Amino acid sequence: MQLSWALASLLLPIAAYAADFPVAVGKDGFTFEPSNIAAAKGDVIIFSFYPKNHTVSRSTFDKPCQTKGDDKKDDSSYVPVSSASTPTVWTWTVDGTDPAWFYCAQTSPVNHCQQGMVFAVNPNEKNTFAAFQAAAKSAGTATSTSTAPSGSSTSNSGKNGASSLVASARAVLLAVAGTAVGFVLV
Ligand SMILES: *[C@@H]1O[C@H](CO)[C@@H](O)[C@H](O)[C@H]1NC(C)=O
Ligand SMILES: [Cu+2]
Repeated sequence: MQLSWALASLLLPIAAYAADFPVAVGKDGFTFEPSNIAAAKGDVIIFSFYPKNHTVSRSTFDKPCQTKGDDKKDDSSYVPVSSASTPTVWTWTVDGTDPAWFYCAQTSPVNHCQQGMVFAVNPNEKNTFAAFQAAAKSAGTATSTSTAPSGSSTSNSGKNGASSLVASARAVLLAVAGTAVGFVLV
């Protein structure tokens, strides 16, 4: 008892600050639960894989459904699991303070990432989990062909055109209202 206490004290500088975060992978459809966490460098994320066959793969905020691809330890690769009562565990240690973005790379028979199966460590106000997941869900149209970006930018400018029309209509209304108020005040 005393020995283990002494050992614990020795390890305290490490142990006191490293936390474990359990995350369920595919337990309830195309999900990570929880879908995002706030963690410190050195914390350990314990992924439990449920049926049938998922991955935890690191990506980037800008390309949620594409592997970051530069480090094997950032990718569980495919983890086939046959029974929910015996999930398979894979761990990832938080390697920095910047946000880290992950997705499930399974595309058969459907693309899990595009179903919203993404996970984030330390998302922030600029790069939110919601924005990351929304980008994942629309990733199919953005990355499927080289012509997609120009197509989507066309529809964006169309949207912008429409909203600036609405904005100028509003401005006119406000100006009219302003004049009316000014008139009443004078
Ligand atoms: C898991 O998924 C991968 C990719 O779709 C596939 O190649 C592999 O055969 C699957 N494993 C099992 C056991 O189904
Ligand atoms: Cu999956």
